[in-house]
Amino acid sequence: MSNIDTKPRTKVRTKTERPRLHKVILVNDDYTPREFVVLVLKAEFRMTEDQAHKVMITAHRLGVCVVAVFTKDVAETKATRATDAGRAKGYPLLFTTEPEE
Ligand code: TYC
Repeated sequence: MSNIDTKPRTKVRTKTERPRLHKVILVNDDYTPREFVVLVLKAEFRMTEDQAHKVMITAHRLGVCVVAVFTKDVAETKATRATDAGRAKGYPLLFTTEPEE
């Protein structure tokens, strides 16, 4: 009875890590009108006309542009809503998400 192992099996960790943030990425395509991309960025990501235009033109020129970072849930919800807004108009507009390093 004295040989029962009572060693703790878990380590106590006093540091709480912040949840990883996730990037929302705007992907370029050849069909969605520029003005519509700007409209969606303003509506879903609360950007000004100026900010939205810069993000749109960066994706247009380079292929992709990081829109913003959020917690995983928020990033995924916003990317889905923004992609759906394009689909509702028949556009192939695409927003994706990926975890930050
Ligand atoms: N390339 C599109 C056009 O010339 C505009 C556009 C920009 C579409 C960015 C998507 O993520 C995008 N009409």
